[in-house]
Amino acid sequence: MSFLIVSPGRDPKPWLEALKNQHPGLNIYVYPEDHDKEEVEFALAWNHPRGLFKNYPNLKVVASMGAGVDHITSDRELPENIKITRVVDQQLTTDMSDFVLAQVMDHVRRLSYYKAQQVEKSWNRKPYKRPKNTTVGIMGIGVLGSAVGEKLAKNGFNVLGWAKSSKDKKDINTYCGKEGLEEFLPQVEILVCLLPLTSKTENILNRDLFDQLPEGAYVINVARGEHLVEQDLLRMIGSGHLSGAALDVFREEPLPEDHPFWTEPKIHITPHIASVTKASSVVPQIIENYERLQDDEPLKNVVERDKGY
Ligand code: OXD
Repeated sequence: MSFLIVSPGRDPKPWLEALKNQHPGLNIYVYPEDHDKEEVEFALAWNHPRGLFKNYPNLKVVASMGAGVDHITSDRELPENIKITRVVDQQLTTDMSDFVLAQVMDHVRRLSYYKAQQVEKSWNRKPYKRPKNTTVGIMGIGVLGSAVGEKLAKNGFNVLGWAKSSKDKKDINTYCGKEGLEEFLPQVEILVCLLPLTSKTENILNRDLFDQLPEGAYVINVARGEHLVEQDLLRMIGSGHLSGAALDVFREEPLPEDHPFWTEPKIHITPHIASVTKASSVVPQIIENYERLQDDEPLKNVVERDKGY
């Protein structure tokens, strides 16, 4: 049985090295090098060419290189029998919660505002809100959303959560479903999107949702660019209903040079850097699943294909 790495746009070298260190006997191909498709039973992927995997008659598993799996689930030609796994990694989770905490603190203490003011040599003090008086709402209370919520709560913020189905979390008061969303949104001063990208969550950050947030709310998107209706965000910032946004993910990455987000001073752009998978940290769980497959044991972190996460 052979192992295939398919990651156009992502350097496969650290993955290849880590896989070889962890499992020296493994027969690994890196797409598109020449290889026998019939031999491949396990693939590690990031943004594979659509339709590629239908040509591998013995492929059993496609493992995502990251926490998100939308780049795999969105391939309509992926055969039904192939299992998809995602990464669940403590370092990735910590990085995400650190990043969101930093963005939230930047917003409440207006650090980016003062940075911009420095360019103008302008001395202008603004009032600020303390964590205990600030409510952050997290959409998506999975592994990452829960960790982000706990970190914010530990730092004194009031934390609310929203998910498709009900969740019981110690530090996060959670809401679920359509009615829950109507209760959740009007309380949220800083909205953090950490939802998985599925056909149900695509375009969820739209005008209708923003309208339900209180005046002056701030939006942080660290999930996927496709969650956001870009023109709606620009309009709501332009009208003053939203005070701004911190965006780490975009429909097109890198963000094209002529994109209007670059020139909107109330939008803070980071280049999809909130939490980056480290191959050496993640490869042990990939190898564990590879061995489980060989031993006919249930795999870990399997995605429910009908749900998309
Ligand atoms: C991921 C990502 O899903 O990097 O891990 O976005």
